[in-house]
Amino acid sequence: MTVDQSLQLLIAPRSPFCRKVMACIAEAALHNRVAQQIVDPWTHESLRAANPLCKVPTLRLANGTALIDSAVIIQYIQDWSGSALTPQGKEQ
Ligand SMILES: N[C@@H](CCC(=O)N[C@@H](CS)C(=O)NCC(=O)O)C(=O)O
Repeated sequence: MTVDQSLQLLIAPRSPFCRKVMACIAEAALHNRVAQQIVDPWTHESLRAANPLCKVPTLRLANGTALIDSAVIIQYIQDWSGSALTPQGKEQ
């Protein structure tokens, strides 16, 4: 399986915020479109370069922009995929 490397999700597998985003990516069937890179939030320089807060998850877009909060990343995935991943309209 080839994974598109243009979007990179920086993750720590034990992070509940990362697992939530990974579940949404799977639900939206975008797992081939987002490369996942495991990082140590306390030491990893590529995470620090993308997100000075050094928090995971961080989603690095193809244009270099970094999305740095799980709710923001999930909203981006939802908008991109058209999948209903969060409550909509009156469900909210
Ligand atoms: N509000 C953030 C919280 C992310 C967060 O706190 N991640 C933790 C791991 S569960 C982290 O990166 N901790 C490293 C640090 O605070 O330096 C989100 O929803 O993504």
